[in-house]
Amino acid sequence: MLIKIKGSWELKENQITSLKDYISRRGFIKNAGIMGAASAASLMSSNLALAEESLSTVSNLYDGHDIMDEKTDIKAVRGYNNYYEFGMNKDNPARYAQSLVTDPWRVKVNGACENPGDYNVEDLIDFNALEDRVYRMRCVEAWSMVIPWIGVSLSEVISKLKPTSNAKYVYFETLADPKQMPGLSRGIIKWPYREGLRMDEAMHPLTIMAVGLYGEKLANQNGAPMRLVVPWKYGFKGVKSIVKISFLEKEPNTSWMRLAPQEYGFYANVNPNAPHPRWSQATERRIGDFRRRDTLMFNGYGEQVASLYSGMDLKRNY
Ligand SMILES: Nc1nc2c(c(=O)[nH]1)N[C@H]1C(S)=C(S)[C@@H](COP(=O)(O)O)O[C@H]1N2
Ligand SMILES: [Mo]
Repeated sequence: MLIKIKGSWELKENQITSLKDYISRRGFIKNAGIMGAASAASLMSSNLALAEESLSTVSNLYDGHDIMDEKTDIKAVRGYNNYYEFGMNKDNPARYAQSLVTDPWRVKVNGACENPGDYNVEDLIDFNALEDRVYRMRCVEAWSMVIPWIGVSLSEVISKLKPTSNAKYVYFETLADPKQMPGLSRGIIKWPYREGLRMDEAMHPLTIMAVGLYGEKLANQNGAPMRLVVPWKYGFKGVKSIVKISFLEKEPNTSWMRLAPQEYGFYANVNPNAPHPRWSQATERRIGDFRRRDTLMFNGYGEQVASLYSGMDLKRNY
């Protein structure tokens, strides 16, 4: 059941160099054999105001669930984003997030755990144990992508922090720095961006803390240096550029719930049978496709996660 796909896509040499370079700079690979060439050139080309129609998909792959899904074009993954701290249009994050400083990066950990404190990313993520995870991502706005992430199971991060038995939820915050994030001047959301998971959801093997995608470190617009990915939930649960992790006894009040509780719930499980008050969730537009496709319950991960919600009314607990 645990998805662990190695080498499931072709890495270009400069991408390999870029990631290895990053990992080494983060202090985990002492063997300098593969490194050398700094690969700023392979960092993303930004400013991609992409016409959706021009987006194409590349290469088939096995996604670990007996379904052949095509990975979404890397230009779309990096050019069509939701990251409201950098603006509300889909091309704003790629344009405005380039100057975000992600190294060094400190993460505050507090609440019901034995190891609270201020951590560096490399204290939390074992860069020698990164895994490839190809996941569908379904935005609540009814579009979707397939993204080859690189990261570790969130459970591995959480184990290091040793939550106590009082910890029933884990809560995350994104950086909120008006000097670096032009979107903060707009008060759509009460910043910082806040998200959370029930502890059993957080410990589920499908839930990852991502640090890269398509063989490279995360682009800033995708949530560098580390962001949450919960593939059976709507994309907004995947909080980006995390600076705070708290272990809580009570369900946290997250950003989208706070903004419109009748539209966005805490669970946010992908559910074709629970329409958003203003649109249907029955179908979705896979970026790069012409035709809409049916949205799958739990985004197609029901076999793995449905048991987390047995006995719950998922229309009420949306
Ligand atoms: N901090 C922060 N995290 C965020 C968002 C945001 O606006 N701010 N948008 C969310 C939404 S709605 C989606 S669909 C995904 C998009 O991730 P991607 O741009 O890397 O594809 O990020 C989520 N995480
Ligand atoms: Mo989203």
